[in-house]
Amino acid sequence: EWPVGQEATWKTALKANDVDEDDVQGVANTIVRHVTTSLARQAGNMDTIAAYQATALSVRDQLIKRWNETTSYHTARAPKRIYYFSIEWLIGRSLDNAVLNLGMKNTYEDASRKLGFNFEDLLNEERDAALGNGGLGRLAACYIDSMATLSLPGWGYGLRYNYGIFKQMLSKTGEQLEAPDPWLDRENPWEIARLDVAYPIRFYGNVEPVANSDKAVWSGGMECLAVAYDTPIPGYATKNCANIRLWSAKPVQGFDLNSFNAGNYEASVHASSEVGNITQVLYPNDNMYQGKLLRLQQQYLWCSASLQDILRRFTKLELPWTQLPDYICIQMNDTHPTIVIAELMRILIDEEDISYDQAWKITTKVFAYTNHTVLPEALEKWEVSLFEKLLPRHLQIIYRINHDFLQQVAKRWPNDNDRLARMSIIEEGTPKYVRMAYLAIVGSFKVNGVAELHSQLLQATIFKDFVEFKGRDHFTNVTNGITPRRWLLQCNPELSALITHSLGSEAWLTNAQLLKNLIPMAEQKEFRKAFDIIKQNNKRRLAEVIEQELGITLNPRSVFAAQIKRMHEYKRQTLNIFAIIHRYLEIKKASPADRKKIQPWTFIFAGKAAPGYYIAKLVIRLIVNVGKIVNNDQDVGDLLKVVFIPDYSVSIAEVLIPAADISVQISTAGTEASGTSNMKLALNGALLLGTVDGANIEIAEDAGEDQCFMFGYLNDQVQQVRYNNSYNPTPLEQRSPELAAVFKHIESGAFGDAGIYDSLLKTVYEHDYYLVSNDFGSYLAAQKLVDELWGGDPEEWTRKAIITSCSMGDFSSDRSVQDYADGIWGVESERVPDN
Ligand code: 8GP
Repeated sequence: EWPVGQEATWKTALKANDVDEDDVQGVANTIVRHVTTSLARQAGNMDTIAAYQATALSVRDQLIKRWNETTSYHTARAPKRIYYFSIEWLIGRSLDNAVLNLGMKNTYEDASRKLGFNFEDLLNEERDAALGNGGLGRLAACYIDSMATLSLPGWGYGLRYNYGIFKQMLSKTGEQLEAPDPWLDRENPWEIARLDVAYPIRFYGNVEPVANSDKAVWSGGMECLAVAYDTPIPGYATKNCANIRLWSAKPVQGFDLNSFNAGNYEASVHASSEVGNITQVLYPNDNMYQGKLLRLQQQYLWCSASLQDILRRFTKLELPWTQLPDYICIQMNDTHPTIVIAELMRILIDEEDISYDQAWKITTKVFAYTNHTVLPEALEKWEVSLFEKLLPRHLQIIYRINHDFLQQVAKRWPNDNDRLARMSIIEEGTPKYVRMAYLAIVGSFKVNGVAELHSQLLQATIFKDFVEFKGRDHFTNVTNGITPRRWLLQCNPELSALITHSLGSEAWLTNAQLLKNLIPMAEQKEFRKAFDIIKQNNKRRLAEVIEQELGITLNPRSVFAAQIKRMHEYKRQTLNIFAIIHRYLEIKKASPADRKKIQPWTFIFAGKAAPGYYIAKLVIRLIVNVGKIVNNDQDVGDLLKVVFIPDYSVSIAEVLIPAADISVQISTAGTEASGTSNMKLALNGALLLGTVDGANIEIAEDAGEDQCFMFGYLNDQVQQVRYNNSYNPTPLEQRSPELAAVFKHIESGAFGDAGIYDSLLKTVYEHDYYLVSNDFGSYLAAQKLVDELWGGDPEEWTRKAIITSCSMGDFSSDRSVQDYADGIWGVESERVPDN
């Protein structure tokens, strides 16, 4: 179909713009064309930033071509589609990942060399797209990579924040300082502005019922626009390209003409600045809920725009609304998008003239909900009054949903008022709240947790009543996964090359189960040696970065133990730093002769604390200050180093993870839903030093317990111990004399003025809700086993590392996404034909 002009001319023109995957000169041509046209520079006038930008634009051309092909193919085929709604997308950099997935890395390396640039240098010019806090946001990024790679017809939807997660800096005294992350200041070559794709969004206003119907008219209030920006996501070894569509809030009109004409310039732009605020900044909380109006505005703008976009696509098919669930599935990444359930009801009832009951039947077949935490402080509940003000019509709909739902509960369990109060979507009290997780369960056809233990806990604890009501089948587990493209191929090229060479093919990159064929290689000395050299190289690469950036000299022969994740009490960076202080005191006590027998360790921390999380920030301060003392103590020398790497990011993770020997995963049992850095570290050959929690359990099962150092109280015991700690507390001295000694040392002012850490220590002295004192002894014992293996049998260490790495096939996000596709979404691969 050639709508205008001559077909032959079109075809020749399209062909002229094609570049073959291995056409170095062709790729160089496109780069230079972008230098002179897109960047408007003289060909000779280029710095590395410009070279990066032109290269990225050249890669983007390739992506757009595939994006277009995928879109037309899927439009023609009209398959069922999956839409992944995530308020966070923690993508990191895109250039390296894109050329790898396109199979064009060599071509781009050669082309940039011929143009006088080193490709590695170009990669380092890119800023991270950091539109996420941690695990939940990075999970979404891994899943979209897998959706593209599996050729699934799927898109992601999110928000285009002008500012991503804050930049973390450290003060001289070790305190976290926060600065904004203006990641869009330089143009973002990975996005395509779709200024023509924009939807109206309403806030506040009034609702008028329509007589003799379920309908209402919602009008007035504030209107704005959500404008689309697309980020194409290439699959690996497929032409398919997925898309993340992010929304930016814009005023309906640039400014109010009346005010402007009346000479009131300030008022004329006021409305536009209020609207612009909505997508200004990512909320910097992880596993912690904060009930701010602006956040609810973000959630609604995102959900309403995405849903309007999806329904517009569906209505083009000219099918009855009852078939909507056959064509779309929406996966809610946590409860942040739960308002979309009420929004679909509103559109169907108020705009499409469908009865309430019919609308509910349709709606409840469209959504599925993933829960990411059992921590009570992370569960979203919105104050009814705030909700009513911002989204009055949605609150009415939620009341109706709740009313019908509670009637059914009452029918099943007559006279059980406690149960009704427990299960109500509206939490009664002053103030009243909307419990978003309950709305998500009631409005979805499937609910899942993110690791076996987590899914069991959901069903046994916070959602128990709902399991009784909805039945077991309403709930399931999908264990998280990570993309082996970024987390092995890209971040650890040497190990990837060894694997490809040993397996004789690259098939493991799309079938990670093939890795287990390498397990027997762990018995071969030559292979162990090759594996070990790669680990050493990666450790040296990290040590160089740390030397350069922080001026700390590391011993690459020491155990590199990495605890890299958000700072949170439940993740227990405390347990780790207290054990480090214990180790330090032991070294100090030891005679010079005994010191020779001590194994050298380097403890590496990285992670941000939510700006308002006082205790988490105090832990950072302690880590940094312990580092300052320990790293400069002559008695200690190479035996112990403590490094806090500031401003943790996806890019930093890519350097850190391949260099780790030990993966520190020590959350209190029952608190970490899954964890994903545990998977990345294991895949790169770090041995697991961990508690029996989250996906650690499945990792240890697959790698074999022999390969891991597991310790600590089990989930079943935690409640009892917690009870004892708070109602029957024994003095710390009795719970753990070693920890008491550590605390004494901290209190003596060894790491800064006495008293600074009191409020942190108090959390352990008193309730010790996270069982730091209870697990301290067994953590030390587990470290001792690490010492013995490291010092006693390095060959055996490498053997375990190989077995661990090669047993991680189950933790590919391809497996997770395929599980979702088969078990929940009901979508199938729609692969764009090769030609
Ligand atoms: C995180 C979990 O803490 C982590 O265990 C898991 O691996 C990750 O999600 C991906 O599933 N949870 C969150 O980041 C989270 O709950 N964030 C905010 C919504 C509270």
